[in-house]
Amino acid sequence: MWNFPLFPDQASSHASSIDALYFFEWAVAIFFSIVIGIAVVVLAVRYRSGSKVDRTNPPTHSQFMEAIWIAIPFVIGMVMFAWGAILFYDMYDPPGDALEVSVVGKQWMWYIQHAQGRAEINELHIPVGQAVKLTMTSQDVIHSFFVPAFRVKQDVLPGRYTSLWFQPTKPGRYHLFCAEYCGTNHSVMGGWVEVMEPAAYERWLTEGGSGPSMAEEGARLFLQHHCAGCHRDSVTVKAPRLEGVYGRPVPIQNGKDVSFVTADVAYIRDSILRPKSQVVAGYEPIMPSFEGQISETDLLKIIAYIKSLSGKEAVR
Ligand code: HEC
Ligand SMILES: [Cu+2]
Repeated sequence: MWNFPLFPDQASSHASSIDALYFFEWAVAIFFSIVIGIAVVVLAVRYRSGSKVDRTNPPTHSQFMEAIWIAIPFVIGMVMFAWGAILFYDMYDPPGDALEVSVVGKQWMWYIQHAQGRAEINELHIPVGQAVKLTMTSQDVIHSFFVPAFRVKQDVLPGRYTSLWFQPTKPGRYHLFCAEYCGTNHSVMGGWVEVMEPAAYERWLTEGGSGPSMAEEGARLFLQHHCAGCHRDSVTVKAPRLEGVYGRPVPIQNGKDVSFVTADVAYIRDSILRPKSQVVAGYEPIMPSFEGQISETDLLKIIAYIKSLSGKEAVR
């Protein structure tokens, strides 16, 4: 039989609302293409050379017509804008209870690690019905995380975190792609998202023994890189304690002024790689930069550890 799917599955909570907007825009484009196409043909036939029609060229100005063809496209344009903006905000506003998963893109694979510790390559296992938030970065060039069935795509950039969230609605296996040309093997940089029943997911997480969680591995790295030497144990060095810092506004020395930034993952990342760029008010800029010394995957673990110190991260 015919198997010629023009459209991917609708497998996330974003999918149907994005498709609705897409089809609306499509319908508008088709409607006006048809109207204009018909007008072109009719006028071309009617005014073809030699045909007997009125060619006196009377005055054609009509303010009413002008107002109409300004107003209608304006309204349609604003509907698309508002509709799109609402969806956009929704797509970039993950729910607070989202399951956190770390993603590192590299030529040419996706390295994925769950907060509980289990890591996988080119596969992402997630439970159905649960919102999932990805924190993503790249170890080399720009990649892009694209799951057509979820209607989500987000660039993955070296040197910073981007994020993406979705809530899968149907168990199954869905294609995952890299959607940004990233070198020779770009076309094979992909894999599968496996949406499982929650119980099956729980089993999958602990398969092959329960190793350390990301936060636990981060705690080990925190000692290994001598962060603890200043941030926990020191009596000679004055460094801020990191308990509770995640998600809180931090006072930053800004010349003579103090400004506040929220300690999110991007801030913590910068604090570790470029400590001099944002110095916490009341402290000396003595923290060394760890740029180039900690891999992206280890950095995500250290950040998971610092988050866990705030008791915000659900480390199960
Ligand atoms: C030599 C001592 C020293 C070492 C080693 C050190 N830090 Fe720091 N760190 C500081 C000081 C001092 C500050 C506050 C001044 C600033 O922001 O640079 C700071 C700030 C921070 C902040 C921002 C804290 C806040 O309250 O906003 C984070 C996060 C951080 N460090 C993480 C780390 C991590 C992770 C490591 C290990 C990879 C590390 N530090 C190693 C001294 C140190
Ligand atoms: Cu890629």
